[in-house]
Amino acid sequence: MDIDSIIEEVTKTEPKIVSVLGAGISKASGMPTFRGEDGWWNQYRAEDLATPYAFSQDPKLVWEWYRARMRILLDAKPNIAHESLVKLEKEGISIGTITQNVDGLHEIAGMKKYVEIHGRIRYSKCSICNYNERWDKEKLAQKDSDLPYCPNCKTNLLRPDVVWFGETLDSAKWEQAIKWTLEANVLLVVGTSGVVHPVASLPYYARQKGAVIIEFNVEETPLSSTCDFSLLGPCEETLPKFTDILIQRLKKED
Ligand code: BJW
Repeated sequence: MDIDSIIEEVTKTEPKIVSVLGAGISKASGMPTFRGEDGWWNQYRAEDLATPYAFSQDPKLVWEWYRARMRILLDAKPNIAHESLVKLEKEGISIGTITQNVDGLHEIAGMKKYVEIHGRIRYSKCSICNYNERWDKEKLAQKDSDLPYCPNCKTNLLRPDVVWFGETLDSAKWEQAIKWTLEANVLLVVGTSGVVHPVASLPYYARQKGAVIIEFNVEETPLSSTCDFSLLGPCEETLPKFTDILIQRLKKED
């Protein structure tokens, strides 16, 4: 279906949009995805890098990978897809964004109402005490062979402030994600493979409430059959087109 017909559907009532984001939205900013052709999981096994067990077995390897990703991030900038969601927020059409991305590019783009459900790669936390700190260029300049220890308790290792497989999500963030999803009458599912739970279950919650669900992805995903519409193509093209037409249409109606 073409974008105009989707907009027709979305504007039948006043749209209250919630977006669920995955790695695909940051691809145009130079950030590799996890499961795509150039994805991290083609080079490494997730179990070797993104689990508490992996960290306990080989913290150097895990830190090496996170430092490499942080270094890529230092040069990355938000792209037009992030910016289009910020526009929706400024127009009061977006009620919230649930991002699985740890890159913080949505924040740099100016987004205000979001939850980073899988954490933040720019921050490190103590594996045991409550210490948490932002990582800057200086910290990143440390040699990969140097393991960072907590400056507070001084005995335990710092680890990236992200959610690994087998770890529970922050309950306040998850509750916010569910609240927004149940309030939405339009859910945008952008650049996610839709295989990682519990985030992959959010479209089902939205479906139960009768929301219109629109997927933006370069390919079909396991979520496609739950979505009302799939806009196939790079989201840095389809999403700004969608949001611009939507904003124009709503302004005309005012
Ligand atoms: C484009 C594009 C362009 C490209 N434009 N599109 C229920 C059922 C089955 C399993 C479970 C379940 N509940 C829990 C689990 C276990 C597990 C899980 O989901 N496993 C499945 C994979 C099998 N989940 C968990 O362990 C979660 N914890 C949890 O549920 O706690 C409770 C619990 C604990 C224990 C037992 C039971 C319950 C935690 C999940 C944490 C995920 N962590 C990671 C790493 C974060 C830190 C880091 O970044 O290093 O999060 S894994 C990785 O996957 C990362 C991502 O946020 C996440 C999702 O990936 P995403 O964003 O979808 O990326 P890709 O690469 O997969 O997809 C990119 C997409 O973009 C593709 O579709 C492309 O086509 C598309 N694309 N270019 C548009 N230009």
